[in-house]
Amino acid sequence: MKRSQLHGTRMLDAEAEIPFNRRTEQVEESLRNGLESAWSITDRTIPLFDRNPMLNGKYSSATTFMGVPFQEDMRALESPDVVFVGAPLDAGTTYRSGTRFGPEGIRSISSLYSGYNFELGVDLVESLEMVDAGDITVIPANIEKSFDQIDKGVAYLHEHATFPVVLGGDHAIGYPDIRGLAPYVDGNIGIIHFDRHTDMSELNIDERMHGTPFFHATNIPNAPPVNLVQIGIGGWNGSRYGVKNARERGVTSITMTDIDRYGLERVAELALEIAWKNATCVFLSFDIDSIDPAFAPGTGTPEPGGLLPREAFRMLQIITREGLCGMEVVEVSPPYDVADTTSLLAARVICDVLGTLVGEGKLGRHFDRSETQPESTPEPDRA
Ligand SMILES: [Mn+2]
Repeated sequence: MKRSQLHGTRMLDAEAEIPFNRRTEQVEESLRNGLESAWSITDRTIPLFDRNPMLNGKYSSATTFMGVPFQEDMRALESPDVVFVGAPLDAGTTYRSGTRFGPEGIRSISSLYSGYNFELGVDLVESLEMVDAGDITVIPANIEKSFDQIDKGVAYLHEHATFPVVLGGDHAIGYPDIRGLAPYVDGNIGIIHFDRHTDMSELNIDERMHGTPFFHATNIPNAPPVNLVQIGIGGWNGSRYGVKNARERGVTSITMTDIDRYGLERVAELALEIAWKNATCVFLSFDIDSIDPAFAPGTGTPEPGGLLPREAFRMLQIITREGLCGMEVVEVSPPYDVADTTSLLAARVICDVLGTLVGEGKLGRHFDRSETQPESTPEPDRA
């Protein structure tokens, strides 16, 4: 028997006879609709926003967040109030991975929501123009290239003066999410960060992984660490190095003990005050592991003793009250989820934030970059 007699050999040759026309057209069209990737991406056929079915691009209006229209052609993006965008990265996870499926999990369960909320008296569909941009094409094996992609994708949304809702992805995306925002803010950015972990290490295992985003974000000149407030910190799996950096840089870390001692309202009011001090806008970074793993098991580094969902919702209402210039929900890992509860919580966090912004008349896209904040935050209403 000879090599030439093998079925495999015939099929190697057969492939050459199959045309590649439609595939080539798909790639070209995905590049037109999805725009050019960041400079560091060597393969220039990879689009910035994933529209290529040979990569992952698979979204349509049937699978968008809450069924909002799919913005296939990113060249045609106008200035909707809100753009949902996925950053399906899990290269930054140090323990359990799976967050690359986060955007898909959140979008899928979000179909449960209609956009109307009785308690808030808000209908998002009536109040907001919303589109889903699908996912940014991340490079699964290269975290720095993924940062360049996410930075460029998020910057494109800010350029269009819209409010981005970034569906993570592990928490490493916090850095490029803020790096993409920073050039569009004339003034300082405050950051309100819900998490059980400080995420302030310079490196994890020699790379800028998911325990590092706020070390690097607070190196950005207009994202000073004194405007970073962390809520929900505690437990046994945080990094000591991160704590050291948080202390040295003057970051405000609010523990679960603080929340128990002072109450949700006072702690959230303090967070609002610190984040907004001399800042032009505030970015919300919500790590789903800030909620207790009994409710949010689908995450990479679960830490018992976290927030109850109702506690998180109440604090979000307060910290969102003065407006935001963007948000991310990170660390949802559907392979570890049970009955989609973690994805559902992520969708709920997003809708609650949008609902509060609408209720308060403070959508991110309305922030005026030349406008400065009032000298002092009004006294909280204790009534
Ligand atoms: Mn965390």
